[in-house]
Formats: sequence, C-alpha cells, structure tokens
Amino acid sequence: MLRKVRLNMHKIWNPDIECIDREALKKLQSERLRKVVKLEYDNVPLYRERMDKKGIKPEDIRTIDDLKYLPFTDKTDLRDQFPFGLLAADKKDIVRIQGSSGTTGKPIVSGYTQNDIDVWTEMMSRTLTAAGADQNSVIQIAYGYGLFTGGLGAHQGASKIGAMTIPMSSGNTQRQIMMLTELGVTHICCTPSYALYLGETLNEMNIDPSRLSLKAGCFGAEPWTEEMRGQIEALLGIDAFDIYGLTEIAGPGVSFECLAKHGMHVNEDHVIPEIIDPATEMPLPYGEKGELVFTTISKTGMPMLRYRTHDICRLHDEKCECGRTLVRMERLMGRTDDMLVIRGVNVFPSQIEGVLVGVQGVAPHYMLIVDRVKSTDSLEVQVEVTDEMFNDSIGKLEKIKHEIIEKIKSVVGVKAAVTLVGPHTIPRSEGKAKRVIDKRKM
Ligand code: DLL
Repeated sequence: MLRKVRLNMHKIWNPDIECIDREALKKLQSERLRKVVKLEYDNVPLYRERMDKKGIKPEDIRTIDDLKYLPFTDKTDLRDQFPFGLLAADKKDIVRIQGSSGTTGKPIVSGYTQNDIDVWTEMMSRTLTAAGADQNSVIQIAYGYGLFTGGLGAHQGASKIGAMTIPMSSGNTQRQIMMLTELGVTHICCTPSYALYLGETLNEMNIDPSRLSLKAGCFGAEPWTEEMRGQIEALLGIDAFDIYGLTEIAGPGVSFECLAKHGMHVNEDHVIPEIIDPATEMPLPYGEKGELVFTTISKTGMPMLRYRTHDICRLHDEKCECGRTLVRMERLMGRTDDMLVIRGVNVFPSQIEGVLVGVQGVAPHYMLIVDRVKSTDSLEVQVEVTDEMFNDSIGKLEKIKHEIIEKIKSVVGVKAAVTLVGPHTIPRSEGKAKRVIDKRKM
C-alpha cells in the first residue's frame, strides 16, 4: 500500500523542543522537576507525608538524576484521595475534570488547570502533526467525548493545528462512514479495534478506500499489535499511528509515533518517563522491559509524582530517522493488571492477538475465556473465521483450529482450547475493546 503521508516525514510541530539537544532537555527537565516537587510538597499532604517519611525535602531534588529518591504514586492513591485530595492548585483554578471508569468501583478523576489543558493540547498538536495533519486536514474524531480523554484531547489538538475538526464521538458507524466519505476526511482518530470495524464495514458496503481522501489515523487507548496495524492499513489504505496517554497524566498525546513507526516519542519536556522493575521498584536502563512510570513536570492542577501506570514496555534512546530526539516507548505489551496467569504462565492478550492475526482464514476478533475447573486453569480462545472460511469444509476449519492451538503453545507457552465462531458473532466495540472474560474473578 502506497504511504500517502511519506512526504511529511520532516514536518514537526515544535522542532525546538521535539529535536532538542539532550543536555539542554535535561536542564529544562531538572528546572521543571524542582519546581513541581516544591509545588507538590507545599500543597499536597500525601506527597508531603511520603517525602517526609523518606526524609526528603524539595531542596534535595536538584536534577532529574534525583528522581529515584522520590516516592511513587499509584491508582489506589487517586481512588483514596477521590475527588480532590491530590490537587496542588486552588479548586477555583481547575477548569476541567476528566476521568476514567477503570475496572473496579470508584472512578478516578483528574483536575486540569488552563495551563494543563494548554500543555495537553500542545502534546496532541505534536501528535497529529507527526501523523501528517495540518491546517488543510479534515480530522474526524471518533473517540468518545466526555469524561474519557480521547474525544476532547484529540479535538483540542486538531483545533490548535487549524484542521477542520469533526467531533463525531464514538458509535453510529453508518453516520461515521457517511461523514468519512462526504466530508473528505483525511485523518481519523479512534481506537484501533474501532478502526478495524470501520474498515470491515466499508468493505461490506463495497466502498473502495482508495476513493476516500483518508491518509492516516491516530489510534490508541487500548493494546494492539503490529499485525493489527497491517490489517488496518490495508483495509483503510492509510498509515496507522500508535498514540498513547492516560487520564492521570493528560489524555492522548503523552507519546506519539512518527512515520518511522518504531515506538512513540514521549513528550519529555512535560513528562519524565522511567521504566522500573515492578517487583523491586528499581529503575531499569533503556532497552529493558518493565513498568512505565511518569512524573509530570509542567502540570499545575494535579501533577503526578512517579506515577505507576502498570503499562509494560521498553524505552529506547536510539536516534530516530525523523529527527526528533525525544525518547521512544515501544508498543505496549499490556498491563501488569491485564496479565493473565494461566497454570503459572504469564499470558498477555496481545500475545494471543499476535498469533491470531497471523493465521489465514480468521478475523482479528476474539475473546479469551479463562476459568478454573477442578483447581486447574483453563483458557478458551474464541475467534471468528472469515466469511469465505465459514463456508469452507470442516476439514479446513479443523486444520485452522489445530494451527492456532500449536502456535499459541509455541508463542505463549500454554495449551488453549480454540473455538471457531461465525463471522460477526464476537461483540464489536466502539471504544476500548473487551477481550477477556475471567470467570475465576467472578
Ligand atoms: O485511554 C487516553 C487515550 C485516549 C490514549 C485516546 C490514546 C488515545 P485512559 O482511559 O485513562 O486514557 O486509559 C489509559 O489505556 O494506561 C494504557 O493501559 C491504555 N492505553 C492508552 N493508549 C494505549 C496504546 C486513555 N496506544 C490506559 N496502546 C493506559 C496500548 C494504551 N494501551
């Protein structure tokens, strides 16, 4: 597939920062870190208590090399301090609340000052520009609008770069496609699973994607694989970019891919990433896999100190062909809390997805059902077959099933039961896809 935005490889929203000399960046980060640590110590009782307990005063933090002495924060802190306990700013200066439902009980919310919205908008402007968007672009935003940061975050960035912005929100696929075709949309922002669904729907409607103006999409908010990127790009005839963010830090745009498509550049002038060993909490060097931790250094509403994301990945500092010097985080492997332990083996849904997408005759729509029968864990993988395969011989279907079982065994290391299901039977998602039913937890 011809890459339609290749010519924009060197377009960079804020080259002074995105291509900054690393020593100058360290200086900037250290200055901002000193400021934010003081702000937090002076205004947030939880941070003050934790720093006092470790015997650290704000003056002890001089450069980013001192980051390792600071205490961590976690989602439980946001829940315990719900809703405003972690605010460093006066409530009257908070102009926006965003949130995420999470998986259990109370939602978590984060308060943003106007400064924080501006920082987030800057990050999202860089993100969209890296995907080739500019003021000539027409950007359809099919992330949900509301407490979820996807819709408004992408919207702010799209408006800032001067693009024509279509605030569709999620859902209503027929209307999404109508807008996509009639308004000359060049860029779409949605979850990768929804992008795939849109592509399939176009296909069913016999709309040839080459007739559309669509060039690229910014997809994130859930784990996806390189194989899925290939499918989305082929189905929609576009470049598919991975984008990352989380409510606690600033929605989408915390990191973003450029055309090199080799990891997401982290907006390090606003957030400092670290990788730690989740068990020992010790920082790990670039290139090693572990849990991603962020410290925000320019937010003023609810700045976060060493926030444990539970997302698992690696950081790379190799030079990028796009010219940006910001480090890159590789595609997320999953979350420490998404990890399934099946008969003692650690299994990430994304590993199974990687296997399924490589098998001819099955569609990338699946559900993992985990159970425990007579004290033994079981894993069932339900996966859709394609329309063509559905009408094929039983012998062929059996062959596919066997192939999947063998591949899962060799890649993931567990024996799974595989159930092939008919096309369109696994529920589609308009937002974050649900891939696992763990009956052991019910
Ligand atoms: O999902 C923000 C976002 C919106 C990011 C739109 C990208 C695009 P939350 O709802 O707070 O915020 O969920 C954050 O989603 O910790 C990851 O586990 C996961 N996540 C986000 N982006 C990616 C990605 C938004 N590109 C949580 N790949 C994060 C894999 C992702 N997982």
